[in-house]
Amino acid sequence: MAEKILVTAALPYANGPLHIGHLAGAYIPADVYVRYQRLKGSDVLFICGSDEHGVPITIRADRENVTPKEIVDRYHSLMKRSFERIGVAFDNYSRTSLPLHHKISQDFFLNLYRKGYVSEQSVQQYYCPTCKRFLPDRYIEGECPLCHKQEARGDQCESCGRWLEPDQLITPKCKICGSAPDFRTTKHWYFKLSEFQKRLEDWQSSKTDWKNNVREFCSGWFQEGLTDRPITRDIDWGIPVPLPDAEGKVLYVWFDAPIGYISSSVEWAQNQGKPERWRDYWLDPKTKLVHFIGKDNIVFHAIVWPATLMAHGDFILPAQIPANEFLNIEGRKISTSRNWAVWVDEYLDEFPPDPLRYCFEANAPESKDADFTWKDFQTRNNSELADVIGNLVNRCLSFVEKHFEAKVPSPGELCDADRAVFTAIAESINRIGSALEDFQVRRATAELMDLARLGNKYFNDAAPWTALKSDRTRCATILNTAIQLQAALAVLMEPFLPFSAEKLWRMLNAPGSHRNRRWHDISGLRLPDHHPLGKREILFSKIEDAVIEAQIAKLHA
Ligand code: B3M
Ligand code: ZN
Repeated sequence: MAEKILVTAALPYANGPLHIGHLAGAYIPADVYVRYQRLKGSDVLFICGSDEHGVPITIRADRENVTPKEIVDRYHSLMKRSFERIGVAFDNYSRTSLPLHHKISQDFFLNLYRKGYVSEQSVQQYYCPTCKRFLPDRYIEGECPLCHKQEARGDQCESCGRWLEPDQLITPKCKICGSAPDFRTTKHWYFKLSEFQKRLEDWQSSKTDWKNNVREFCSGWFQEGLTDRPITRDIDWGIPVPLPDAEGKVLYVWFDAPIGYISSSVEWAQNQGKPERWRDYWLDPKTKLVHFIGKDNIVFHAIVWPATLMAHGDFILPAQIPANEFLNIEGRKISTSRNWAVWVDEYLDEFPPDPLRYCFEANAPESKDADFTWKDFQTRNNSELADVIGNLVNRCLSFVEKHFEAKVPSPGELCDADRAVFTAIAESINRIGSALEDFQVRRATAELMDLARLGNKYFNDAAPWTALKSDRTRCATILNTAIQLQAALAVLMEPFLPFSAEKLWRMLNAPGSHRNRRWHDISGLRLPDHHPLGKREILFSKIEDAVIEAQIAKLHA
C-alpha cells in the first residue's frame, strides 16, 4: 500500500510579497520532498495557505492606512502566484480569512473549552488612553532592557534578538500614537499547556529521528517548564471568540493558524468534489504528518500545536517537523523593512525558476544559517547547472543529431565502462532517495550533481568522436548509454529542477510525462533504439557578470 503523507509548509503571513528567505526555509525543501514522494507513488497531500490574521497584518494595514482586508486580499493573491511561478506545487493554497476556517477554528476552541482545557483569567495589560485600546505586544515599543536600543518591540528586540515581555521595556510607548500606555485589567482565555508537559515529553522521547535543532529547542522549553498560554487577544481583526461574554476578543493568531492546515485540507476535499476526503488523512493514524517550517516557528509546531491536538483528540499528531535555519543575503540578515531582500516575483521577471531553486537546494540552511549571494548564484548556474548538466545534454544530443540522424543509436555489446554508468544510476537513485527520506535536500542535490558529473567524465573518457572513425558500433553504444543516463537524470531532476526536468524529457521526446514515472523504475528506463529525439534547446543559459552586478547594485540601492 502506498504510504499516506500529509505535508504542510508554514502558512506565510499575507502582509508582504514572498521573498527568498521564505523559499529557502520552508517551501523549497517541502516541495522537493513532495515531488519526490509523488514519484515514489506515495499518497501525498501538500497543504498550505495564507496566514491572514494577527498583528503582522494589522500593523501593515495601519502603516498603509488601509483595512486589514485590503492587505490580505492583495498579498494572498500575490503570494499564491509567486508559489506557482517558482514551482511550489501545493495541492491547495487556502487562506485563514475564509468562513470555513473561522468555523473550524471556533469549533476547535469550543471543543477544548468544553473539555476544560481553556480557562478564563483576568490580566493586567497595556492600554493606550489616547487610542482607547488594549495594545498587543507588538504595538508597544520602547528601550530594550538588555541592549538599550530604542524601538524594541513588546515581544522581541530585533537588535539583540532577545524575547521580551512588554512590561520589561524601558519607557514603553504606543506604536500607533506614541503615548505612554497604562496598565488596565482585561480578561483572556488560556490554554492549559502546563497539563500537557508530561504527555509531550513522552511523545517526543520516541522521536529520535527529529532534527537536533527541534529536539534541543524543545528540551529547553521542557526544562523551563511549560506554562499556560493566552489564546485570545484584544484586537478587532481575527476570529471572534465563540463565547457569549467575549465581546471584542479574537483568537490568538497562533491558535488559529495551524488549524489552517486542517481547514485547507477540508477546502481541498470540497474542491475535489469529495468533501469527506480530508478525513482519510487527518483521522487516520497511518498518515505521516510532516510540517516544514523555519526555526522561528519550532515552539508552536513542536509543543503548542501538538498539545492542542492532544487536547482535541480527534486528529493525528505530527510525525516529523523538519525545521530549517535562516537564509541571509550577502552576509546580512534579511530585513523586509530595510528592503534587504530578494523578492521572488522580481527575480522571476528576470530569470527562470530552477537556478534559484537549485541555490537553496545545494546550499539549504539545514543545520546552520546559509548565505545567498548573487555571485554564488551565478557560479552555481554557470559552473554547475550549465557546465555540468547542460553541457552533458548538449554535447551528446548535438552529436547524435549530427551523426545519427537525431535518433537513439542502437548499441552493441556493453563494456565495463558502460555498465559502470548503469550501476552509478542505480546507486544514485538509492542515495538521493534515502537522503530525501531523511529531509537532507543538500546531500540529495549533491548526489544528483555527482551523477551528472560522472556522465560528463564517462563521455570524455569514452570519446565517441574517436570511436566514430574507428568503430561506429562502439560509438553508438557510448551515445546510447549517455542518452539513457539523461533519461534517468530527467526524472531524478524532477524534485529539484522541475521545469528543466520537463524540458529535458521533451528534448528526449520521451513518451508521456516524466512525472508519471516511478522512482524505483528509473534505473530500468530505456529509450528504444532508433527512437527519434525531440528539438534541442538550451537547458540552462549562462548569466553574464553585468547581469549579476546589476542585481547587487539593486540590492544596495
Ligand atoms: N505565519 C509565521 C511565519 O510566517 C506564521 C506561520 C504560521 S504556520 C501555522 O513565520
Ligand atoms: Zn496610542
